[in-house]
Amino acid sequence: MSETVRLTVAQATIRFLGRQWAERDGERQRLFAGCLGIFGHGNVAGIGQALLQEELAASDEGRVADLPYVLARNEQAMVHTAVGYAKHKDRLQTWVCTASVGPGSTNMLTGAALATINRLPVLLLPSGTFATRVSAPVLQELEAPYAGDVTVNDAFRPLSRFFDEVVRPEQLPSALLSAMRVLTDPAETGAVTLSLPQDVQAEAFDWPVELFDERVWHVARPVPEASRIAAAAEVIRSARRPLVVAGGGVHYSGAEDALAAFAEATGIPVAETQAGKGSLLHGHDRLLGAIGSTGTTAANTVAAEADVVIGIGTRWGDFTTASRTAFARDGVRFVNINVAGFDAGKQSGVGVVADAREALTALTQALSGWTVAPDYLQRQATLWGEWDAQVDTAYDPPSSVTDALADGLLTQASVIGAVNELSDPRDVVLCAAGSMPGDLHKLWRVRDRKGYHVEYGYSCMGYEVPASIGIRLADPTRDVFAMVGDGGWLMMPTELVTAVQERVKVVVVLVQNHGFHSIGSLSEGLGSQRFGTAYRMRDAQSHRLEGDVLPVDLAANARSLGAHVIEVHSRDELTAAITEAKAWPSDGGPVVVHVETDPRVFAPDSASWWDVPVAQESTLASTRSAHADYVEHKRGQRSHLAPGEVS
Ligand SMILES: Cc1ncc(C[n+]2csc(CCOP(=O)(O)OP(=O)(O)O)c2C)c(N)n1
Ligand SMILES: [Mg+2]
Repeated sequence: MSETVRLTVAQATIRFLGRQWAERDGERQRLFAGCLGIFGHGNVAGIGQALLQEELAASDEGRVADLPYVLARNEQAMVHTAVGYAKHKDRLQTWVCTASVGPGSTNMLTGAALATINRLPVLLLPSGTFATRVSAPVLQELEAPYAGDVTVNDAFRPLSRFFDEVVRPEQLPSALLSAMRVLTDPAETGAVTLSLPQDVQAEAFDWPVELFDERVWHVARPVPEASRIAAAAEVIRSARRPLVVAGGGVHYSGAEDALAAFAEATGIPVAETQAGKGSLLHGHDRLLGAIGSTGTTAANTVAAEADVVIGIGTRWGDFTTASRTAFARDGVRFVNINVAGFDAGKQSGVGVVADAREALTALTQALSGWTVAPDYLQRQATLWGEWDAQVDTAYDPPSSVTDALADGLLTQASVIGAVNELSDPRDVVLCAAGSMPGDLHKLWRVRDRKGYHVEYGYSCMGYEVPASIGIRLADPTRDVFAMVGDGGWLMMPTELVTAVQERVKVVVVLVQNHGFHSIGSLSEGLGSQRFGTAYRMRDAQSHRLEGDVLPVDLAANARSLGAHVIEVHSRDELTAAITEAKAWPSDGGPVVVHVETDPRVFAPDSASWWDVPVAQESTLASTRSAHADYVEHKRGQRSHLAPGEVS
C-alpha cells in the first residue's frame, strides 16, 4: 500500500497549491505568490483553518508560509489584485482567491470575466453550500426550484477556462491537476475556478503523499510550423505597405527584442494595441504608437493604406480595428501570429499558431534580405514626427489653452505629461476605464517593457486601485501610478485599506472631473446629450441632474482610508506632488494625488471611429442627426472575410 497522509480537503488544497512552480526558459518561480481572501461561514473553517495551520507552522520555523494570506476588502477587488500581479509577471505567476458562499463568491464573477477576457491566469476558490444538503437551504443558498444541483457558483462556468466542483474528496487531485494545466497553458489561460462546498472543505481523507510532491509546470513556447512561416513570409514579401499590430501576446512572450529585430530588419512599422503598448519603446524608429479608435494619426493613416497587416498576439478587439474601419484598403490581407488558434484564425488571416518570440525569430529569418521601400520608411518618419509634436503640445499646452481653463484646473493630457516626465522610466502607469485609457494609449511615452499597464479587455471601472497593489507586490522596485477617474474611484477605493495593512506603496492619481467625461462625450456624439453622466445635484424645478456639482470630497475620502493625500491646484503643485510621491517611503503605504481637470480640453484626435449603435428613430433632433452620421460611418466597415492565403 502506498503511503498516505490524512488532511481535510481544504488542508490538502492549500498544501498542494503551495508546492506548485511554473518554469519557462529554464527559469522557475512559484506559481502562486499567495492567497487573497475574505472569510465567511463558507470558508472560515475550511480554507481558513488550513491557511492558519500553514501560517503557524511557517511562523514557528521563522519563515513565510508557502502560500501567504492577504486579507482583502472586496472579493471583486481581490481578483483584480491577482490579475494585476499576473499581468505584470507575464502570466508566469498569480494568486489564489478564496471567498465565502453566496455573495462573497459571486462578487468574484466580474474579476473572473476580466481575467478570462484578458487571457490572464487567476485561481478562484468560491465556496459552495453543503454538498450533503442536510441543512438546506443554508444562509445565502440559491435553492433553484427547477434543479437540485444548481448553485450560484454555476455562474462561473461561462467565465472560466476551467471549472470544477469538488463534491467528494476523491475528485480533488484531478481537479487540482487540471486547474494547474490550464493556468500554465498560454493558449488556454484565464480564470480557473474550483468550487469547494463548505462541508467538503472540512472533510478528512487519506491522500497519497505524492500528491504533495513539488511540481513544475512548463509554460510552453510552441514553435511555428515551417510551412506556416513560409506562407506568412510569402504574403509579406508581396506587400508594399505592410504594418505590424503588436498585442499583449508580444509582452507575455517576452518578444519585444525579437519584434524590434524584425522591424529593424524589414522596415515594417509597428502599431500597438492597449495590451501591446510598449512592445517597442518610445524613440524606436519603427514605432507608430497606438492603433485604432484611441490611436495616433500616424498609425491610423498607415493602417488605412496597409496592404498586409501582421497581427502579433492580438485578439483584434473593436478598439484595435476601429470597429473594422481601420484597415480600409481593398484586398488588405492579414497574417496572425498567436499562441491560441482561436485568435490566429481571426480576420481570415494566414494563421501562425506559435509563441510570438519563436514565430518572429523564424519570420525574420524567412524574410532575410527583404525590406520595404525607402519612401515607405520616410512616410513613417514624417507621420510619426507630426504626431509626436502634437503630444509635446498636449503635455505642455500653450497659454491659448491654459488661459481658458477655470482657476486651478489642469488639462488631463498635461496631468499625463507630468506623470510621464516625473516618474522613473521603470515605473508603471496603470488604468482601466474612463477617458484616461484612450488618452494614455495615444499620449503615454513608454520607456520600459513593463511600464504600461492598461486593462482594456474588460475595461472595468474599479480595477485600478486593487490592481496597483498587485503590480507593486509583483515588483516592489518600481513605483506604480494608478490613474483613476472620480467615477472609477467611487466604484472601488476600499482596497487602499489593504495597501495600508500590507504597507504597499502605490500612487493613485485621482482625476476629479465630476462625472463620466468619457461616456458624456460618447453620449453627446450619439445624440444623447450627456444624459445621466454628470455628477450633479437633481434640480428641484426641472427634476433633472443639472444642479450644482456634488458636495463630495474625494480627497477626504482617500484620507479616511489611511492614504497620504496631496491636493493639487496648479501645474507647479502637481510637479511637487509627484516629486513628493516619488520620495514617499517604499513601505509607507498608499499616496493619493487629487487633481481637478477641465474635461472640455480633449487629447489630440485619432481620426478614427468606434461602432456604438444610434437609435434609428427618435423625437430628438440630436439623435436623428447622430444617426445620419452613424450610417455614414457604417459604410466604412469591412468584413475582412476574404481568405488571406492565396491558394
Ligand atoms: C464596472 C463598469 N461599469 C460601467 C462602465 C462603463 N463606463 C465606462 S467609462 C465610465 C465612466 C468613467 O468615469 P470616470 O472614472 O470618472 O472617468 P472619466 O470618464 O471622467 O474620465 C463608465 C460608466 C465600465 N467600464 N465599468
Ligand atoms: Mg470622471
